[in-house]
Amino acid sequence: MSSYLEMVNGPAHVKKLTLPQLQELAGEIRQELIAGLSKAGGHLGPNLGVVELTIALHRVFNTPKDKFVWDVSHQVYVHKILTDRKDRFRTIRQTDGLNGFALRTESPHDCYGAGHAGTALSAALGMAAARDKKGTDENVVCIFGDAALTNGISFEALNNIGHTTKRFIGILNDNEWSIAKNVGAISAYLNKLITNPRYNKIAKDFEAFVRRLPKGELALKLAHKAEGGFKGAITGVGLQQTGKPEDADGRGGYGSPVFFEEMGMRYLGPIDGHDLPLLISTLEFAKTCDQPIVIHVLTQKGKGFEAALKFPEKFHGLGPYNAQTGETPAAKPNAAPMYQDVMGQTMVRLCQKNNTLVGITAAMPTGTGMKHLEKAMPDRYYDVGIAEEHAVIFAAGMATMGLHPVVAIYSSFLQRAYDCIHHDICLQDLPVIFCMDRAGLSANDGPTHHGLFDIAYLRTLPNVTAMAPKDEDELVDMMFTATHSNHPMFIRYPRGAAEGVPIKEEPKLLEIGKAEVIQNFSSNGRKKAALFGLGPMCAIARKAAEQLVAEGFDVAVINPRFTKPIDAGTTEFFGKAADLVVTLEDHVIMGGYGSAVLELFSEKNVTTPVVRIGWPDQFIEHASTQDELRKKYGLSVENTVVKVKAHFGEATATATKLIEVA
Ligand SMILES: Cc1ncc(C[n+]2csc(CCOP(=O)(O)OP(=O)(O)O)c2C)c(N)n1
Repeated sequence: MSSYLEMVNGPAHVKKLTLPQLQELAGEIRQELIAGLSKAGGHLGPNLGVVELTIALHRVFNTPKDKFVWDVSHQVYVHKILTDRKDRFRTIRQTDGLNGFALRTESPHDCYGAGHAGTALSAALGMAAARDKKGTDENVVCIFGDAALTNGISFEALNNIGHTTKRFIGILNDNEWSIAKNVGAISAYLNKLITNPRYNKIAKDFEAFVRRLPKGELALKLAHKAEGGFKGAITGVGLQQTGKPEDADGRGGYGSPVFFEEMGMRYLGPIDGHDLPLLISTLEFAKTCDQPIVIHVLTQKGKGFEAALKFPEKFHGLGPYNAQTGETPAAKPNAAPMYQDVMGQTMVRLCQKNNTLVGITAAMPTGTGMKHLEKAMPDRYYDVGIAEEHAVIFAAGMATMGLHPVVAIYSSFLQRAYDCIHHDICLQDLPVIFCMDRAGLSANDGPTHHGLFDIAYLRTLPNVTAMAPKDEDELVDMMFTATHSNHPMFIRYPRGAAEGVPIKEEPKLLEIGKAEVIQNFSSNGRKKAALFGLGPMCAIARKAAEQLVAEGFDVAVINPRFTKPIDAGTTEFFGKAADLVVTLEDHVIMGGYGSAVLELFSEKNVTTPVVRIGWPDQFIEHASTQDELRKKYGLSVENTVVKVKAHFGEATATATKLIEVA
């Protein structure tokens, strides 16, 4: 770390530096981001884009009294560095380190936590309304991206701002990128705003005007007066013909800020988001506005790092990289494929044989693997933007017309579409297939991204078939099987590398609701434990079984495959045959697969004790690796063995501790 960054320990120090010093500080922060994230990775690109903006915010406002609400909040690294967390910055997203998102429990400067997109405008408006009600004078500043703006909740908030408060500062951080390139009409609209030459002239005039301002109240009053004049000019811009009928929306023409104005917000911009003096003056001005204002700030994702500028999608969020070149470690030869790629490649295979299949992603083409379909069969691929509710209902509409949509959404992001799953998909019993990626932990992202609740939230809904493959070959079988169903089908699978098993040439049709018995009892007169290992926990059950057999137990291993309907016959059979049943799931224990087994046993009067291994009833923190957290919370071979032995009165010294947690 070099000089100014060393000096700055909190927002008060940002206020002490001169403009040239702040500019140097920006450069040093960029270097710290690039070097500091290179070992463990993180959201490099978005943070490189908001260095000047964050410095300007802390220069003008006073957190924690003033409130900064960041959408998604993956771009808060600079804010963390400037708010007393500089020394721990290099621990970010690692075990016991800083969280990668804003977190209320981490700092008073993080007034609102997030991780999912589209929440910031609503939350900030709630704060502004509370402030108005209490009669206090905090500034509330909401920083939201151009892709977050495409989200439905953002629009619900915009609809509400003008008649709720007079003091609200929105900063639209427009870098033209979501994780992938931003899509849709809003993105096209913002692009038209940026490229309208008349509007740019107005923005430039404003820029020149603000730059000339002396400090002080008089100047601010002047600014208000002048801004009123600009507003008149701005609203007069309207849609002018560009003479280019090839425009994305087919209408031609430039954009005007009338959209924001009609929402009751003053629109200012677009301004250069890397021009520190301009940002500071504009924010000073915004602070005095007596009407909600949105400042349209243009930033470059990855600014200051060539590789990140060249590959904005890759550098949105990534693992370790070379801090000089940006190169990332090559995949190990013979490494198991990622589940997301198996999903995407299977989509291509299935679509080639079935004309009714289409793929839908909500702004996650790479993360879900749907990019494989985009590349191979673009006419069968839909990216609807960060709009999970819309994605689900859009699929419902397609299904009513005879198509068979496959919606790939992370388990945790699908939560917000629960009503759509209930009301649109299940109630109408529509054949939509859900591929739920990141079902289980997303270790370094933490609690906002862990997908630990889907079995519970789907089990209660009629018409649902829900499954979890034990490996990538079974994922393909499950996707294939789902395409043969006329009902809602859900498949959950974890983040990251699959098991590394070969994938069959031709997928197999699975019997709905039928479990797979991997290892039966040997009926050798020893104590019997039946291990039901769901999805990735099947591998853990197998390894635990090996150890237990070696230690003199008779162990059966069952791959349940289905969490709804569960295989009543097989489960009851093993329940009655065993002295102990153990269920293992990468999901919260409460309401999950083990609970389904207990419900069945209660109905069938099976009295065999059941030990449920899964995540406890609490939000699980972030950590460097999934294995660390699994071990800590007892989702491990070791703890399974310990629990079985403890049940049969063979508890070891370590048993007591582990048994408490899971
Ligand atoms: C509900 C939800 N869906 C998807 C995501 C995954 N996601 C994280 S950041 C991001 C893109 C955000 O783009 P933008 O708001 O423009 O911010 P930028 O990264 O460009 O600064 C997406 C899709 C998410 N966090 N939440």
